[in-house]
Amino acid sequence: MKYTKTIKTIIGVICIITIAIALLFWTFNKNREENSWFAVFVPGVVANSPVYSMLVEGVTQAVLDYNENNNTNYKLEVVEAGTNQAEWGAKLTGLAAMKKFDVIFSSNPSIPDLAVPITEIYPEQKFIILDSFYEGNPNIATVRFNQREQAYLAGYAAGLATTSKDSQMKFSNPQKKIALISAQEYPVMNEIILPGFIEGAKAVDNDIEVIFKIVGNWYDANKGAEIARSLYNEGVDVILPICGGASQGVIATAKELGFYISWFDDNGFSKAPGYVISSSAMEQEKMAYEVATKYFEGKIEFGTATTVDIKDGYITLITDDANFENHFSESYKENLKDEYNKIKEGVIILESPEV
Ligand code: RBF
Repeated sequence: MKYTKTIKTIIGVICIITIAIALLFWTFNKNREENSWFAVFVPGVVANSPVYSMLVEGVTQAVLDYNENNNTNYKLEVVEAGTNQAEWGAKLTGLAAMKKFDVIFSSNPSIPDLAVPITEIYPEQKFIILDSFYEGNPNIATVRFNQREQAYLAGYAAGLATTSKDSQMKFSNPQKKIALISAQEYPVMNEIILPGFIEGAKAVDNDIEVIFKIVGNWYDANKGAEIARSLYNEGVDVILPICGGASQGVIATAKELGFYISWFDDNGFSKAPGYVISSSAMEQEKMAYEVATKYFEGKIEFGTATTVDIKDGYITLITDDANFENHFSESYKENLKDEYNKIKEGVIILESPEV
């Protein structure tokens, strides 16, 4: 009798403790949920900038999935800073000053320099910045892609196309001239992407001439078209456009005049089937999803800079698209895939330089 009573008391106490813990946990979580806001700061506009649309999509999906799986209610705000770069610093400071966002996600190599002074004024503000490299600030984590590999592949594809004598490569002319049109000059462009593009082209044929042109902004499609037209008139038959909205003008001109496009950052084959010869991509969406999820799980190591590459699966050459498979010569496709595999397997090593 006495024994049963004791057991009942113990069960009762356990029940009360369990309920109390559950209540405490619920209140704590509720608090966390209501206060947890995240921001994606887009330095430019999302439209026509693959790096930015991938950033927004990756973080958005991570928030949706995490909320669904963990019964949380994290909220996300996407802020487009616009094309006037002189305003970015003030806009980013404004976001931090709101003290609303646990972490601000962003992307491009110029953002760490804007974020560092902000962390001194707002030491609570955390930043996760993709497509950039910065170490040693306890509030900032960065991830950089090996863009020497990415640009090398874009250059190799362009090199194969410009030197091709195959009748199936119908826009290839006898001259060995290719071009890169960039929106602006910046250290990663000048010291990694352009040299990587040249390196890839020269690996096909050392006599290939590479022309470099600047648009002056990330949006002017007319200017992009004008530059592309003059390059075509000079004998260029392959162009790599890295110029946001201005790339639309380059693509339209390729279709009008008949030259090839070597595409960068995401899968661009559908933009101009038969004209886009390659898509050398960075898996920014996957990375954005992963870093956001890691942040929610408390697993981001702030103060660190990570570099990812082909071997890690974050730089990919897209070869399973029908618009790649159906439009170009077998020798072109096989040569390009072979080169990609050589980098993957470590036969060709292309380390990313420090910038
Ligand atoms: N890439 C874009 O696609 N759109 C942009 O608006 C854009 N703005 C940039 C602004 C600055 C100051 C810098 C340094 C880079 C910018 N990029 C932009 C380039 C992007 O970070 C990346 O280098 C290229 O997309 C090639 O992967």
